[in-house]
Amino acid sequence: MAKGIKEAEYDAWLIRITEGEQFGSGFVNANPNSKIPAMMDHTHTPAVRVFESGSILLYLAEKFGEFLPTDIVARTETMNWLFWQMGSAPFLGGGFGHFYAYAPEKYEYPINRYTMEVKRQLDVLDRQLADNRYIAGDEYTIADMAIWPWYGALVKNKVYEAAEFLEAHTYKNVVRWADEIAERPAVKRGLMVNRTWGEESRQLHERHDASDFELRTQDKLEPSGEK
Ligand SMILES: N[C@@H](CCC(=O)N[C@@H](CS)C(=O)NCC(=O)O)C(=O)O
Repeated sequence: MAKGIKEAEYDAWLIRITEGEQFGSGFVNANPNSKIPAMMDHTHTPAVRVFESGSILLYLAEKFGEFLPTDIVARTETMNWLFWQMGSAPFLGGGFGHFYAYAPEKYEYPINRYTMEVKRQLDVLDRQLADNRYIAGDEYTIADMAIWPWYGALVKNKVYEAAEFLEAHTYKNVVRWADEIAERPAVKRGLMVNRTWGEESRQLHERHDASDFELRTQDKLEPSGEK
């Protein structure tokens, strides 16, 4: 939408995974794997369902011709890193995050194992970003969009409070890249969508119109309004 593409207007519905809403029959029609995010494209009849964040990013990039280079070399490098994220992030979230932050006890072996793996992944990203402004080269692509919300958040201490433990500051190219992307206006707006925690002025529980960013954040709704 920051690109001014009218056809990219969308409705974002909130699925509260802590309350099990991903297992409801309506959501399972969109994603049989019961994980967020999932999308329905109603411009097709019948509507097209799209699940897995990588598939959603690729679908939108191809539909609107944005954020995915057309040149075979640059496109392949973008896809390399998009698939890298899909294979790597589960070790970060399901592995490291689970045992470092959420498991009921601090088990030394899995914490060590996943810490080693996440530090290795951060080093891979750091070396890639030493020679490249963005993950796949000079252009901001769907690979950055996939990787930043997890690895950018990790080094900026926005998930798991693990930045110091992981010595995140030593991955200085990752930090530089994370900071640059955080300044993008569309990224700032995107972070508000379906957010139910933190500052109320940054929470837009549901998004149905571009004006919602100005008019319907939690601080602007009546207390009796949307919860
Ligand atoms: N590979 C999936 C991962 C999706 C995923 O793990 N989503 C989590 C939230 S980050 C979820 O929906 N968890 C709910 C559950 O496991 O019940 C993707 O990239 O879309």
